[in-house]
Amino acid sequence: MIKFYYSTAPNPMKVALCLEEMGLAYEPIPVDTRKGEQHKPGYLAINPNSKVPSIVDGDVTMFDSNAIVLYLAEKTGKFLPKNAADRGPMLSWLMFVASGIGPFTGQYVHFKNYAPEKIAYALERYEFEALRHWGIVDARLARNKYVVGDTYTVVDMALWGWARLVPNILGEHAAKLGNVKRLVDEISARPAAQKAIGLKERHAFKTEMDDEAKRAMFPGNYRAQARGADHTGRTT
Ligand SMILES: N[C@@H](CCC(=O)N[C@@H](CS)C(=O)NCC(=O)O)C(=O)O
Repeated sequence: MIKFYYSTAPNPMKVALCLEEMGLAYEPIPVDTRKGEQHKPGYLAINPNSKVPSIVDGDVTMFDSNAIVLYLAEKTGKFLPKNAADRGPMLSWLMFVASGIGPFTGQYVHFKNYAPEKIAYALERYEFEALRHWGIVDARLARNKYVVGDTYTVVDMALWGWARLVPNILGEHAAKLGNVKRLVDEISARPAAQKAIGLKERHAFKTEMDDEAKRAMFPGNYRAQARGADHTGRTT
């Protein structure tokens, strides 16, 4: 039984989808990041990056969602590309999701919704980069049914974690991403996705983004404060 440390945020949800799609037995263990549970010593021993998701599969302990989805695909032999020639592109697109889609979308959400002050430069940069990354995926999906080609792979699952939130995150810009929407609608209708989405009924996570949550999730802001600087790092 795989132990799955999770919340309902985008990165854990892609792993939830994989576990469900692959029919793997797993125990979902909530880590409430708004309560700071990601920083508890017991959890840090599993994920030194103090984020979700993580898994413990027997003697294998793993963190970082995209590494986990690839591990699960290789463990089961499922949802990998059918053609050997597609392995390279699969790795490229998976890393593109890991290093581009996730971080730029995440930073855009941060500067738009959570930064203590609206910084025009940061908003411009991350909106531009988030849209640029999603535009690349949308163009890819205009040519291919799925991200790697004509078969549903773990790359689509990794993308789904973030893609299902595109309308909330990108607002009116989401209308330009019709191919992303087509893929999300298809995946979200799958029984495995419905089960992954249903995980939120199993455990109650804190919803308030109060001071406790901000201290847990944005500790850098408080480090500056502690040394007498403002949140930009400037001392006056
Ligand atoms: N690269 C990591 C990023 C994980 C990550 O940022 N997880 C978020 C949820 S989507 C989290 O744990 N946030 C809580 C925090 O930052 O304290 C991965 O893909 O697993």
